[in-house]
Amino acid sequence: MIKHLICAMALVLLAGCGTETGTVDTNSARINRVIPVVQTAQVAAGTLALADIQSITYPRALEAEGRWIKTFLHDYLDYHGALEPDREWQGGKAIQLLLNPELEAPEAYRVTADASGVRVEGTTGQGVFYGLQTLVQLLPSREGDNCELPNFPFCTINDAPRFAHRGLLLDCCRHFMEPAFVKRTIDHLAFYKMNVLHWHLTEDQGWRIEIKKYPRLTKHGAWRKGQDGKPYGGFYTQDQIRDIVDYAAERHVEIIPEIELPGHSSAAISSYPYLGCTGDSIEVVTEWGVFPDVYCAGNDSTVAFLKDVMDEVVQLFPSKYVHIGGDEAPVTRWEECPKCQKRIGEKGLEDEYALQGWLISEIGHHLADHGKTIIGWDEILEAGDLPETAIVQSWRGMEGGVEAVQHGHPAIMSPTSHCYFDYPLSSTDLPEVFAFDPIPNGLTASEAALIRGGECNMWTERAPQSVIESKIYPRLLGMSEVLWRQDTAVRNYQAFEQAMQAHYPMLDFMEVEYGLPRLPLDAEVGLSDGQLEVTLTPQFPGLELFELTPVSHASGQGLARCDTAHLEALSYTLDEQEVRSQIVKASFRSKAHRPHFALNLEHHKAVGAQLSLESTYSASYPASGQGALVDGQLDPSYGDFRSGFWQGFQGQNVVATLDMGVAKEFWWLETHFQSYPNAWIFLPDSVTFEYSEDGQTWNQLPSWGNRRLRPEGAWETRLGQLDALRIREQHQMFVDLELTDRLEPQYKQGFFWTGRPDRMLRARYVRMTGHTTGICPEGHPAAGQQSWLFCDEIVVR
Ligand code: TNX
Repeated sequence: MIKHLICAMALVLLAGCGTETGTVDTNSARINRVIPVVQTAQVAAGTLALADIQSITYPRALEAEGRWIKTFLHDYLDYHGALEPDREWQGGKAIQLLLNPELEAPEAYRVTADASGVRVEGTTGQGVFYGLQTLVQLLPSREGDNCELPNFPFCTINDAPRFAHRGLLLDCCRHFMEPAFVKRTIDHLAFYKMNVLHWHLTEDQGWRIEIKKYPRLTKHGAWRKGQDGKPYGGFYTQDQIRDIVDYAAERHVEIIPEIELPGHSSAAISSYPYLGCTGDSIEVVTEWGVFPDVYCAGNDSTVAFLKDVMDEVVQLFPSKYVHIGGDEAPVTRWEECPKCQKRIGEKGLEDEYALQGWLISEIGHHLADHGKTIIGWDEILEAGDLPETAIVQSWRGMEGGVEAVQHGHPAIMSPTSHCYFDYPLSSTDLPEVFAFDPIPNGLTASEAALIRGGECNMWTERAPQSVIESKIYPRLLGMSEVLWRQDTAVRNYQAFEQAMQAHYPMLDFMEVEYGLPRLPLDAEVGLSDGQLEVTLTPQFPGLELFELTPVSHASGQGLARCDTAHLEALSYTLDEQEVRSQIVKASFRSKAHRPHFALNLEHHKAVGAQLSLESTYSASYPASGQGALVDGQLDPSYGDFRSGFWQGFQGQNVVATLDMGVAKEFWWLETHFQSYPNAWIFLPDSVTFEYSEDGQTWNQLPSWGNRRLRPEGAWETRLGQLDALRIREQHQMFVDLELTDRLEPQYKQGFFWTGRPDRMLRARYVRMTGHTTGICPEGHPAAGQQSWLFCDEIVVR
């Protein structure tokens, strides 16, 4: 990675040189774009040319840091041929690395550059290392700086982080990541002063860490049946793990392993069936979700297994912490298991949740004997009997973290609202990440002090290695700002976005396959003078947009190219009965990006009708709000419930009555519901349509559901040829469909009443009722809990 970055810097230098560089203003501008923003900087006029720096000096304790910067500059200058590689510099102007205990905070640093040289000071090697990251970010940028030679702006920078824990969770289980990829990610974390890699190593879909005492965990448990029927997976040997841990340590990144218990453990149980309650052999799971087979907490040999595993884990990871998971662990098996019930009785535990508490505490104490502290997901709070030192990682909102600190436990914040990089940009974009504050309002100072920091979570159900970077970056840069900066009032998003412009070229040369910072377009769709008016507005600089017209695209033509300056071309109106589906491909900084922006609009007869809902949609899934079911916008994808087109209702029927204002003729009614049982989303048991001319007398119509609206070929049976073509093409445009291995048991289904176009009915009012199936059924991981209905649009044709 270093080499590429240096190339980036070097190329910079080929740009023309103006006379205005090295002023206080241009120097300030260079300092302002360091990410994360530095705490304080004094700036003077002038620059120190790298060519004038003859040596790098460092005490023995800073050898690793000395080597890091020396390699960096060696490669940098090597590119120019100005200095020879490995040449020993002596005397004259220097970059001095110094330990300075006066800086106090363990990660604090000071960088000073003036005519006499550069000094990088820190209380620890880590502080000095961060000073060096700042220093290299101060080099001229390829884009924007009028500088021909590499130099440092005269300045004194004092900096220290706000939070001690600045992490990224990398899930190497849903998809295995090559060791080289993990190392590369560590480089990027360090570059942005992140200091924790939370390495998720065990899961239902694969066990990734070699455990010598239990070879089947990796021989068998690391492999699931791939889409092509062949084994799919991989694992890290203990040697590889040690190597990665050392590599990270040199870059001041601490690796915290996560060994999940008691849930998400199907791969282990598949390897050794005695670890589960039933003893039955199960497969390494090939779907995403939450699964009932968890470690048997009543079985002594399961507990012994977990302790044995931990004994090897603690040898591999020098971190003080081991993450034990604790999330999403259904207790259905435990309820039926005589051994678990016996344990509950013997230990005088209240219920199965307390049994989970007992198991966690058992393993927690075992780890404590090895000098380790446990971290667990916020569910561990529900289990009671938590070791005092246990750290809680809050993911289902901030509440778990708040409760933890109120009980004196340290907390790490990673709420789904801001920190889930597996979520699409439509739910978590860079501004959203940037707006995150790990310390919620209302805490006392001592409670707030227990919040160690935060993590962004890169779960990989929908992100194999090839797409991961497009999910992590540039959102990681926003997270690094949030977790490093001292004062949330220091910067606004505009300033950050401006700083980002200097970082895209750096990321380019590190060959980071970053994605988009946010959705490229904002679509406003509304009724005006009887027409459906659509306005598309580009959201950030550096975009080029190409419209794909599906039908002509099929013949290999028809790319209408619009750059950001010509986006008015993307404003249009639809007359009643007009349909338009639109896919816009975004290219950002000359690289094509996914996902494509897609709209599926139909100006059907109910668009804009007055809608009254007898049900209450969830504030988390409002789609476009009150009128969402008649807004003319249909989900263009196969049915991702988070796409922003779906209104979600929990534990109730959906009853929607619409008033079109005047009586209209119709022969076709249609609505769509989702099925995604793993996410508690079920199809309605039935859908009924009613219609009325006066709102008093109602007539009921039967409806029927078509087959699954999935790309597997069911389309043509129900939809016209053109629709089928359109929809299939849209599918091909979608990142999630194209790039994941489609383990998603998720689809949308249409429900219809169709009459005959030559025998129209008349109605001013139409009512759609989707009857909920009620609670999640027996055998479901959430059995007994209220299920969800997700609905998109009531179409009147
Ligand atoms: C919830 S976050 C999970 C993970 C999934 C993730 C997908 C957490 C503790 N559990 O197992 O991968 O959602 O977003």
